[in-house]
Amino acid sequence: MEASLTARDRVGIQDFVLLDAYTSESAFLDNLRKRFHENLIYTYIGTLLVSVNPYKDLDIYSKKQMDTYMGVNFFELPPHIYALADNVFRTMLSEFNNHFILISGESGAGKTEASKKILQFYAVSCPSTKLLNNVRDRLLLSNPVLEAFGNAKTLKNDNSSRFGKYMDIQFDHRGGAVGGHILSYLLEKSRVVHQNHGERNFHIFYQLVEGGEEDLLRWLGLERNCKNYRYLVQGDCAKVSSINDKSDWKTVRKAMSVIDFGESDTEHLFAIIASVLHLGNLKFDADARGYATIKNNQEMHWVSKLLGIPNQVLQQGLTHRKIEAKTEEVIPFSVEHAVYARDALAKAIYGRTFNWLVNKINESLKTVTFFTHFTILILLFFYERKTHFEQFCINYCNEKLQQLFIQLTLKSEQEEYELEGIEWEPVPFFNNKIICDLVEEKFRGIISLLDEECLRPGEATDLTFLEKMEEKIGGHPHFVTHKLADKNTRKTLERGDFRLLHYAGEVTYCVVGFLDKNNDLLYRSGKEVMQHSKNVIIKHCFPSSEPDSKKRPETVVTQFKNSLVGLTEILMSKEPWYVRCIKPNESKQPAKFDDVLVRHQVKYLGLMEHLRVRRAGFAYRRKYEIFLQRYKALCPDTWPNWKGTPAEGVRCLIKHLGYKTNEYKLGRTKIFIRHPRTLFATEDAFQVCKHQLATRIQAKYKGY
Ligand code: AD9
Ligand code: MG
Repeated sequence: MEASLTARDRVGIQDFVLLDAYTSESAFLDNLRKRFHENLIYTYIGTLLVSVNPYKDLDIYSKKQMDTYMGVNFFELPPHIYALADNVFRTMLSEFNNHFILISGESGAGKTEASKKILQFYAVSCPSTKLLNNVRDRLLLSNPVLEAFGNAKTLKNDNSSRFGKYMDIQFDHRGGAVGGHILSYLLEKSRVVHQNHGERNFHIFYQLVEGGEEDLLRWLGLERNCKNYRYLVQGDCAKVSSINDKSDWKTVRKAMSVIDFGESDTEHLFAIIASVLHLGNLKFDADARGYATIKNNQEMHWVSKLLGIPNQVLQQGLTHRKIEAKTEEVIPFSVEHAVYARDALAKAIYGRTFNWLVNKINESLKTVTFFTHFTILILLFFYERKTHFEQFCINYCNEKLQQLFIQLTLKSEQEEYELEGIEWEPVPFFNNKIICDLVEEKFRGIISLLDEECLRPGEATDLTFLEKMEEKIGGHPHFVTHKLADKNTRKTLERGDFRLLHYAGEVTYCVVGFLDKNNDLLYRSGKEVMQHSKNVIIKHCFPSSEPDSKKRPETVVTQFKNSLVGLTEILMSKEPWYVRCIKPNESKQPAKFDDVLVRHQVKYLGLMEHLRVRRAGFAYRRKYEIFLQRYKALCPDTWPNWKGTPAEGVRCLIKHLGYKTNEYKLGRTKIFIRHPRTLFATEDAFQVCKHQLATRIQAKYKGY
């Protein structure tokens, strides 16, 4: 504990709930800043953990630190991600229920690192047997593999996760890790074919080219020079000082062997990665009629060899398109179309292979026991302020998670006080349901309107989608476009933009590409070509039983919406824990705290609202029966059996313990305790009492 007042002045307070002065946003920022400059990157709001990225290695993640935090009450030690991990774990084991930890923040705020720390903590703290260690190693090693294929260098983060992820860790009743499951969503496939300046493609491509063994590269037809591959150089930064592709390659290869990737799997996998690089180098010429023909046959040869598809079939698929009319027709592509089809194919191949990879990892993480198990779900969630289709999906997901957060904490907390008849001043909070409805309402929500436009190929364009939104939801207070805006706002909007007032702030979306990306079209002939493949992974990813393109596949946003519904249901059944990650500056520097940037994050992470509820509320609550059962030994009147009602028993018990009236409230069915320290004192007394009792029993039966 930070004991002396002077030390406290210097390092700030470790829980925003505990000090009276900390109710304003500025005071909140002061405290975060103070602690950040003292390398105290963690601060609590009750049981929520706020983490500020230090951008330097701190000596706080050693085995010794892990041991220190194991089995210790939340508020007895300085805040730490290990304390949170430990508490979730112990609550799970004592209450036999399931939990989720939602880690959120913007790109580069430290979410992935936080999730790794939690996983490492469990790897060390869980009971260990040979079988369990095997599961533990696989859980840990799935990370570098997933990161190689799903992470990339961006302007904001040299190791940015370009997919959403949730990971279930399954435990047996003793707390042994017995399995896991990973779900990924919305991989940023467009990165395979295009990267902005200063950004890279997914790490694995560079790792393979830089680190791949000579034999392997020869077999894949690759040269050891990233500059030779069009898909690797658009951001003009194939080499990054903080990344060592060569040694990362070794790590990934080793990890793959532990998580059951056989020889054949890896061969096929790297053949696919290489085929994407060759595909990217394919060029097209226009023939006399203006139709596309393939210019560089050498590259074509490699794609064909690596994917195990006859050259002729592949050529036809890349330069022609089948359409359904009365009879089947084949239409040759223009060069522009062929380029589009090539890129669409590269994205589809990579995207589906990534899904295959996740499934493969999941097979190796399958639970090893039939006994009842409990789960801790770690959910990484990122906030984006950029303005394209993918960010629209991500920000929509943010709104849904905020809804969940409101339901699980703010609203349910207040409802519980009302239900229990506890005196309580309602805390005002913004309910973002209105924005969720704007996006997802049937028939007139943005998703419906977008899907409707996607049903009119040839007629609808991004602009007709915009016009449709203007017509149907033009009057909505959270929606605005250039046409609808007042004079001042109009200046900040282009004709092709629409702006949503999210709960976290305004985001302007450029409508260009919405239809295309939502349809995620892969021409039917492209799919059919892939079905000729002899590569087992590709065969698996493009099954011939796939519903053909005559039937309309679900659009991207609808698939995403449905997966969110599933996720929300899962989360509603678990107990929530939150880690909110904050990025202190945009330049990835240590010891630099940008007030404006942090203030913005404090706002849209909803921290002040959370603090207000927490401060007004009670840290701990338990049903009278449970509370009495656990602590009845501390009072001679309630021990060993209380004859009256549980509520009366608790009243008697806390009177005996000397609880002060401002420390607790008694509801209809539960006792509410304001500060955790009150409960900790009781818990400590209980532990002593238990120990004494055990010693007495031992002494009594010693002679037997
Ligand atoms: V993104 O949405 O995937 O782009 P994250 O995941 O939020 O983002 P990440 O965890 O990758 O960010 O952190 C970015 C970088 O910050 C890391 O590569 C580290 O260099 C640095 N970082 C983050 N957390 C810590 C930490 N606890 N200690 C030291 C850290 N460095
Ligand atoms: Mg990340």
